[in-house]
Amino acid sequence: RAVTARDIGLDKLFDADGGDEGGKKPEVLVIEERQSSFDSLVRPMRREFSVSRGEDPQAGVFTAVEGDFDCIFVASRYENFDALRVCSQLRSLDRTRFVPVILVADADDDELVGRALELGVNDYIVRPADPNELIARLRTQVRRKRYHDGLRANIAQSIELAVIDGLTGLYNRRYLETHLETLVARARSRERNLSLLITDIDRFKTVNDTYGHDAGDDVLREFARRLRDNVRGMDLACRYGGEEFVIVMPDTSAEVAADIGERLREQIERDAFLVANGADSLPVTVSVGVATLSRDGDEDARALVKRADEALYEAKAAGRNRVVS
Ligand code: GH3
Ligand code: MG
Ligand code: MG
Ligand code: MG
Repeated sequence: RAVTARDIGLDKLFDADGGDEGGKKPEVLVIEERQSSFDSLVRPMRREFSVSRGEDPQAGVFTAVEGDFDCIFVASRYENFDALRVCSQLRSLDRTRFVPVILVADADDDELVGRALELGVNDYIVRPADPNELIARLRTQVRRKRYHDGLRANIAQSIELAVIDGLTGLYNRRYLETHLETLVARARSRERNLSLLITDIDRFKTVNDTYGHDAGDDVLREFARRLRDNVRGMDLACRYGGEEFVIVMPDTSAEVAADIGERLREQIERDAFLVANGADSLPVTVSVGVATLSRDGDEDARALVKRADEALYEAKAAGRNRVVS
């Protein structure tokens, strides 16, 4: 069955509601040097928003980066600093890039307003600001910001659901298949090694039958943890199927790959697995098939996996708990 958008949470993607974050007052930062201007601007906000002040542009940007604001007001004039620079800093810093900015302009600031909007400022108000208009514009920006925050979180979660195996936290087969072709092409064009291990836990069905499915899940999680411990950052470890895992190792020769497989096999056999249901520790062994991309010929990702799978089959046929390359 094909994977649908619903399976990976994509159908919820646009349900972000820009909600009220548990009734917490939205956080507003006002970067304004002049105390009286600050006071009159924020007076109408106080009831509905939690207001902080940046007493000068540099302190204001610093506070913006440190904090978690829902909207930032930038005054159009500072003693020794360009308001447009404040705006462009807020737009370019990672921590504030997605926080709405409202410019607080004076009546004759038309040109400045135009340039600020071009820099990505979201809105502006002109002093003296009508309180109702000010609050309406602020609410709009906060709502929009929270909606987009929710959207970004949903997208990140959907991507994670699409490529990460929920039980073990390793990449899933879909991710492997998407990337293996690229890794193979890269290894080939750079004339580098690429090795692949397929591991399959021996008689895993017996683990389930003897200790229960939950204990089986514990073994899979622990097995995945040990796999992760045995690979480098550049290696790709994934859950290929039920109790089958694949490790792709760039820049790794056949000899080194076989050594890594053997080291893993020994460690799995040596250290019994603890399971949560108190069935104390149970012995686990694993069979491993190794294949290394041939330097000549035009073997593709699928063929490489097939060779590793055939090696694994040989390991099983030869009695299990062994590495075949
Ligand atoms: P062999 O040595 O030939 O690999 O024997 P085996 O029993 O490991 O092989 P088989 O492929 O017949 O059984 C794999 C078992 O893995 C069957 C299935 O119930 C179990 N399994 C697959 N996915 C999961 C899972 O997510 N959790 C648990 N607990 N068991 C799983
Ligand atoms: Mg299997
Ligand atoms: Mg099997
Ligand atoms: Mg098995």
